Amino acid sequence: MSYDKLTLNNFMSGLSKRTPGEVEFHQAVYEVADSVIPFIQENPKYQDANILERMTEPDRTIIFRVCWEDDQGQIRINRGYRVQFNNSIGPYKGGLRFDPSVNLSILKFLGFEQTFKNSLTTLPMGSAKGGADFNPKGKSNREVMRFCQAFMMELSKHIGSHIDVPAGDIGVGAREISYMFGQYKRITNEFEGVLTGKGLEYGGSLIRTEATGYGCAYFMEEMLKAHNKQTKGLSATISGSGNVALYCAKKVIQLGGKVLTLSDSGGFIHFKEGLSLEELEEVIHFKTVERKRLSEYIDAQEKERSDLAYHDGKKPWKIKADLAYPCATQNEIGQGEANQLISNQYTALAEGANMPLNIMAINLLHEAHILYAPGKASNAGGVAMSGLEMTQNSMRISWDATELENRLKDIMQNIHTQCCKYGKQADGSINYVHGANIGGFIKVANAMLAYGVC
Ligand code: NDP
Ligand code: 2IT
Repeated sequence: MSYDKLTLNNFMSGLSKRTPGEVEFHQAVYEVADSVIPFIQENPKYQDANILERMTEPDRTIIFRVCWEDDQGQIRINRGYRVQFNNSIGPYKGGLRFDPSVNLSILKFLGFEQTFKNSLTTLPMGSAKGGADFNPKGKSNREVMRFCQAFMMELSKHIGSHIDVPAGDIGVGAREISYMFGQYKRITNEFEGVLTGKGLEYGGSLIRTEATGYGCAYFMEEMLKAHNKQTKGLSATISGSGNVALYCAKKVIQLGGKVLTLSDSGGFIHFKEGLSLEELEEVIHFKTVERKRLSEYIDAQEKERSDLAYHDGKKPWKIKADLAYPCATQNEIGQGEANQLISNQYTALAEGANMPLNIMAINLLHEAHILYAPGKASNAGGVAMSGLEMTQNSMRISWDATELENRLKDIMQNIHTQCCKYGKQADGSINYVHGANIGGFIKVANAMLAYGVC
């Protein structure tokens, strides 16, 4: 394709031909290309070097069989992946997702997003994503352990503390990271910072568990401050009740907001008076230690509670509030949900999940002047803290929680500043999508230019 004729449509049609059927990947690229193509056209050095085409092709994609034995002695087979997207500014870095929905398109969209997100953190991290179509739900600890060990048997050939450093994502938390780290150590006989999100006893960092959710709440606070508002006194709906959602809820409450909902794939709980920090701790225990569903949380209440309602099979956006934090999964908010947010007169939305809004929903929010922060900016706190875990491992030291939270806050503020710098529109408003995409693009693109043709 001639770059003289680089337009969004011909760029996307070339990409679709090269990667047929990868719909989530196309969606993620479209959103970035829409922002950066005009920027590239103004900066011909990127156009001449075909940087955007090179950025949309992963360095390599590794797909492998994972065989493990279940508790009944049956041999089970899953498919494992690692998409090593771009290591121009640091070792490959990004999470692992264990979920039956995992496929190449989803991991490519996540790996591609990670390129820009990791660049925005200002830390030296390239991009990757991986995982498997394994479902940890309903499996015993021993089954999860055997799967993780079998998965690492192959993955260990492709990662290393200076090569590729995976972490958690959906379905991969402290338990899974620990089984995988133990297995890596056993295979290689090396104790190195090859994964992040490790336990504190073996190289983990304080605040990593909380960082994505805290970071998302901090980003929202920055965005509100830039528009003469604040979290304090505002109400919020949150989707999800996993790692990101639970700690986003905690920080929103600490910042003075009122959290009205949490959800899972079964439905959502409406905390009509607002979730208290004490009750949130109970929910955290219920979800992370007991590994139960929100519907069971309602059933487990000792007495009938008029302050709680469970909405089976529903999403939280029909509840009227000021702030929305989608923290569950991709494409959870489409046109219909965006219209609900608009008719409920929401002020702002910050993505805790990766790509929870589809393009139509983003456009609708922009048209309605609802402040909107894309995940590659607002959920970058998790990987940023992973970057700080890598730093602590290299230096063989541990920073305390206050130091780490201050660094997290600084990083989120800095990402917000980058969004404002590159996303400022002619009318003075900030387009956070353009800001994050262009801000994330420049550093990686400049590194690629410096390396020449490769
Ligand atoms: P968890 O596995 O801890 O939690 C996922 C939550 O989302 C659960 O409550 C789950 O409900 C819900 N969920 C998952 N799939 C669906 C679905 N199809 N419909 C409705 N609800 C669903 O994952 P995380 O909290 O770590 O990840 C959540 C999101 O945040 C993902 O998009 C992830 O990529 C992103 N993210 C995660 C980071 C991290 O550090 N962990 C960093 C940055 C982004 P149920 O249990 O019923 O499935
Ligand atoms: O989407 C993400 O940024 C993550 N799942 C965290 C990645 C990481 O390496 O900490």
